[in-house]
Amino acid sequence: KPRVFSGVQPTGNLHLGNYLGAIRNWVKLQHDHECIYCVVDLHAITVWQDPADLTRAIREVAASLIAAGIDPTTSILFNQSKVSAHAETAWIFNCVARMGWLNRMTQFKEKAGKDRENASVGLFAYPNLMAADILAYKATHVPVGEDQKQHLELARDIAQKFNHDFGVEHFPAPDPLILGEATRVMSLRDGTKKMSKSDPSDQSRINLTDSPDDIEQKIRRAKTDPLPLPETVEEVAARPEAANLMTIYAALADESLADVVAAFAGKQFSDFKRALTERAVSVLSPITGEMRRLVADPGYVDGVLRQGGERAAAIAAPILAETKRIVGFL
Ligand code: AQP
Repeated sequence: KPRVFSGVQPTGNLHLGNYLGAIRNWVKLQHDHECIYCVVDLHAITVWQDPADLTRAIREVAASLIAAGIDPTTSILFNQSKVSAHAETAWIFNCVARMGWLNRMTQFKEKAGKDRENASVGLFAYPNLMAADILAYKATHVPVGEDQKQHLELARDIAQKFNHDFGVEHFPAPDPLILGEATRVMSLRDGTKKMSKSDPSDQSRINLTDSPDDIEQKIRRAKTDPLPLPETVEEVAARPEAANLMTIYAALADESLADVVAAFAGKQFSDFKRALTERAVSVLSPITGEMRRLVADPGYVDGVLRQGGERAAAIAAPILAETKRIVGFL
């Protein structure tokens, strides 16, 4: 079976973008792939995290993943800091990747903002750690949202440069799996900005912990233009807010965007938003309920992460030993 690796940061509640762009695909891949899914706490601390909040977020994100359908008896689910191969491989990759490569990463530019001198070194080197996450297991398939495409290309470059520098065929070049209709879910307040955990406005996103009332209210207030719904797929492309809501609908309903356009062409947004709310609540409510049940029993979640960490470490250990041998460590 092809080996899959993917991760999610415990930096807050998971949102609809994480779910439709990544996690839902993780669930589907479990049947015919060997899946390793990671709550990437080492990545989270590239920006300041309050320690108690971080601990809680690791448990909650793990619980959300299980609630969303990750089966920890088949897939491996753990938090990154449990397996030291990530950090060890990342250091080697810090010495393989070039400053120029990292200087081109758009996510660093967005997250560091204007005050780049004050960003952590970890935030800059983040893509090297992400390459290490994947290659520490020689994973070949990486299901992510569109925003991670550039980092995946960097992981391929690192694998190729490592192999070339040492004259080996050690690391496979991993492929991104960018699947489904909603590979880039946008903010509900601004159709040109991606939906994100770190957006200061909670109205900009639908969290997996939101109640049906929250969901209804956020969709009702979501920004739209004053026109009725678009009548063609071409028209959708020119109207970012309509495009975002219709794409979300298509993904939730497992329909194509063209089908959604056909069903709602020329209708009013108020009608469409009611239908969208119904879809969102019916997909998300069962996940929210199950997640609440799981976080009430942290012993269970902690046990899953501990066992997952042991299984992950067993796969990573021989690969890391070989990596070190190739580099020449005695
Ligand atoms: N808006 C999105 N649409 C589609 N996919 C998305 N992903 C994130 N946002 C969207 C995908 O979710 C996975 C996990 O993301 P992450 O939490 O590790 O990192 P992120 O991309 O940094 O997510 P956020 O929400 O934007 O967090 P902050 O605000 O903390 O940076 C990834 O596969 C990602 O593609």
